Amino acid sequence: MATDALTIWGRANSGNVMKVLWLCEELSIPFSRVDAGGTFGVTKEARYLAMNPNSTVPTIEEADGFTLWESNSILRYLASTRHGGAALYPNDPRERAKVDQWLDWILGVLNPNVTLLFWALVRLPKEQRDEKAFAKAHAESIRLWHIAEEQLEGREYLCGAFSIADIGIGALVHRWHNLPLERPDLPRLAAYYERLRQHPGFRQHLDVPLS
Ligand SMILES: N[C@@H](CCC(=O)N[C@@H](CS)C(=O)NCC(=O)O)C(=O)O
Repeated sequence: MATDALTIWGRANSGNVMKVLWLCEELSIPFSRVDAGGTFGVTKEARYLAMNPNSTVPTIEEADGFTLWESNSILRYLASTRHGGAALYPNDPRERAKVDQWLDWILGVLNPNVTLLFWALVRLPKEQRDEKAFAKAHAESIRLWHIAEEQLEGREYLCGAFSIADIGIGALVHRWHNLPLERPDLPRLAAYYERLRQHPGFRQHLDVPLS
């Protein structure tokens, strides 16, 4: 069992786990990670379900027994409780609201489309691909990445300064640029991807072959 103050439950190739790992590197938060989900199982065990009834990863567990699921809620919580977090999740209500806006858009709007493409091209056998759903998700992803491209005009990061919104979108940016897909030329998004790749936490946890 984990000995560090913070335990992260979840397999390292989950995009939603990756973002939590990246934030921990960014804020130098000590943690232990326990493999769970996918082929590791664990998430249907009673102990895990008591922490996270969704049977999904990630879940975090503090030394005092506090637990939390939903990856973006975990980003907000860690940035709010750990030293240095305010730089990535501003206290000013309007600045914070913009970060929240992008985090919600990433998880609720962008993620379902890019994840459908990722599963179809990386995780599922070709014969299981729903071509109609695939084409729709591809077209929708292109529309959504154009929104990110517009947002990046004159900004190095989604909200200007580097924030947990960038940590939330990082795995999707990486997948989008590495999936065998037709992609429109989006130069600001491509430059943004290279900028994210300069972060040690991104290099360590996200910049890996798709699996
Ligand atoms: N909205 C949730 C989604 C959690 C989720 O669906 N996680 C996936 C991995 S990215 C999962 O647990 N899949 C089942 C598994 O790995 O066993 C979050 O952001 O944490």
